[in-house]
Amino acid sequence: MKIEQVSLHVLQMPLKQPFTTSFGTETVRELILVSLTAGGVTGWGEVVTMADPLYNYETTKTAWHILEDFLVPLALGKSYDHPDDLAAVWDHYRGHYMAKAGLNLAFWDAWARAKSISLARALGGNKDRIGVGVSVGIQDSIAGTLKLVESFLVQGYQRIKIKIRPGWDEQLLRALRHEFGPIPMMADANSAYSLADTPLFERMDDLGLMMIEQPLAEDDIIDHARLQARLQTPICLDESILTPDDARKALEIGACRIINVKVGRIGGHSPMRRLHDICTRRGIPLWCGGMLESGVGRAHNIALTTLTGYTLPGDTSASDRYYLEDIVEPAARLLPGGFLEVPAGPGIGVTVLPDRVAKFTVQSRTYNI
Ligand code: OSB
Ligand code: MG
Repeated sequence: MKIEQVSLHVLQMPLKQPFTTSFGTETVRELILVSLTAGGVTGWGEVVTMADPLYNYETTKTAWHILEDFLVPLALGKSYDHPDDLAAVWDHYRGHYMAKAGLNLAFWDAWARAKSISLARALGGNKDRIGVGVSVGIQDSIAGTLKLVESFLVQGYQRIKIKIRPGWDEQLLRALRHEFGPIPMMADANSAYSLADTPLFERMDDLGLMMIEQPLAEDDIIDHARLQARLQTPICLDESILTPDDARKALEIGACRIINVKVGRIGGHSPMRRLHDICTRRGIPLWCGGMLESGVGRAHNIALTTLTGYTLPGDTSASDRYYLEDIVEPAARLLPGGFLEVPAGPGIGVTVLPDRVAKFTVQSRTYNI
């Protein structure tokens, strides 16, 4: 399929509620929407960078630069039989996985649409619905967190992930256990701790958390292996895993027992499938993480979660957990029991709404052959 056109749109989508993690607060989700036309078929992808380099080093502007000056020129005007072939041409460019993922996702969508199959099927998935959880940001008070968690449990979310940071951790998690009993619950620290906090994590072992996500530095797996050796609670890595090989190394040294997969963080569905196979061969459970995606990124997350290795509920919550107005139709809705339906239509199976895209777009550019 010959790539004929690529468009990039920077969107600023207001979040219903601010989302606070140990690295900062987001009130508006800034992202880059990618559309790619190949063989006359248009596919959609999303670059999940944030405006500031807080989750990782990429930003909206670095992604725009990498796309415009390096990746789009490699893609445009050339023919690729499979999305993996496109991903291979920028392998020699280091890092910038979120920028790479935007184009890789858009080409996967176009490729599946051209074959008239769903993206889930194109990726090798086999589920018609996926079980999901919700990620709860840092709140002003414990009482407020209890109320919020209760509302998510009432809606049916299958597990609750609590964002923690030093001073907002053990007491809160104990209060949640006390209030809600043995619900599936986990914590995500976004790298806010160090090995000096080992006694805290040892104490929290009795909370029966499903896992603790990324407690230590994002560029570290050695200390994570040390910490994991001291804990019953599984460690799940997020920020530390940027490539399929990172996953292999982390597992070989015992740095984690679970991996959070984000296609943005690792460069798209092509490397995602390799990472998936490495982990499933070792019996390591996977789940799909989130970056407060728009409906486009969410549809990609739903499709990838249909692969067999995704055995744990992910962070792909319904659209209305984030946005008053989404940019796709139908927006992802939570079904009873905490499931999202996997669209059966071609590609990502949702329609991008041009009026909504226009409403949130602050910058855009189209590249032709
Ligand atoms: O660490 O998983 C994370 C959101 C933004 C950046 C990093 C993370 C998150 C979330 C929310 O936890 C996931 C979501 O609901 O999309
Ligand atoms: Mg995380």
